[in-house]
Amino acid sequence: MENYLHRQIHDLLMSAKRPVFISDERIDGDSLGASLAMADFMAQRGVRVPVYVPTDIPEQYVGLPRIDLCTFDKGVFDDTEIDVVVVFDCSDDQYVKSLVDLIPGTPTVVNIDHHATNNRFGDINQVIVGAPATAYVVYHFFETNNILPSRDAATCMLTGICFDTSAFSNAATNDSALDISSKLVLHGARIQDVIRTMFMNRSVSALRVWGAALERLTEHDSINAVTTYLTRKDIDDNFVTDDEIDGLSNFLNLVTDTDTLCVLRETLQGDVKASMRSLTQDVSEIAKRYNGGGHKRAAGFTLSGANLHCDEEGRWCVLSTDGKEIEIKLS
Ligand SMILES: [Mn+2]
Repeated sequence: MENYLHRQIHDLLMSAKRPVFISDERIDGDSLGASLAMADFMAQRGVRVPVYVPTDIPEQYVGLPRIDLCTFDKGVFDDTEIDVVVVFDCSDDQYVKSLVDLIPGTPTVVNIDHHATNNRFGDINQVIVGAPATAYVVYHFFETNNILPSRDAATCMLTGICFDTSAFSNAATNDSALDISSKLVLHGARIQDVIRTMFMNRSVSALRVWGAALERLTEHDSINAVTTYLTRKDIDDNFVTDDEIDGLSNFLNLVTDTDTLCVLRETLQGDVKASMRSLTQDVSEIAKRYNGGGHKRAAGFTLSGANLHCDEEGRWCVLSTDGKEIEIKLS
């Protein structure tokens, strides 16, 4: 079935009049790497496909090949000719619907993803739960259709796999992640560029904010979990963007020996975002209870209209706008 779908997607793209790609609302190495690898495949055939992203590209990704195809102008959807939409690394059907609804016609929606919480919203769903990254699914698209990826496409796909496996260190890493990555290196993927994109982009002020979060790590022995938090003030006082502090939970997952961790932070929109990682628990189930989603070992959710309250001893709680405490259960 997987191979059949890859061939079907290939035929669809080859006959498409005006395809558009959508990268997940969370801009990261995998959502961008997967969509740009596919955009490179199309560009190699003379078709420039716009890749819609929700906001401006974070600094660390501007060096990715084909990044010039990205646009955050919703105007790209106002085109009666659009007949195919391919969505990458996105499990949020409402987000996709809000964009596809802007298209005057009724395009075929292709859903390429690896999230366990993906509800198969597309007309064609290539959702491989257990794949280490969406970029890995895209690599199979190339392989099944006997397409040789360019160096640029290989670099994009390696970025995706490295990002989602935290450089082959987290629970998403398996033998096939390593196998495909070595093939990508053989196809000319520039590994130094990938490493630079992933690690060498933290500003000193972003690290200071990480430092505040590290200082506040709280152990919850009964459930073998650690939590920490960042308020809007921490982020604003240091003039860092939310993109710059992303990755904190991945870093903590790498260096702590507790089973489960949760990083809470106040967003610009007045919400509290929770990002969870676990070595043994299915945190996507916890995320679902709070209308979030993700993977078994890495998931998150957003509590809208909430803020963080911290007492003198550093204990935190989440309060709704009317001052009521919202209890978060991590087990
Ligand atoms: Mn992913």
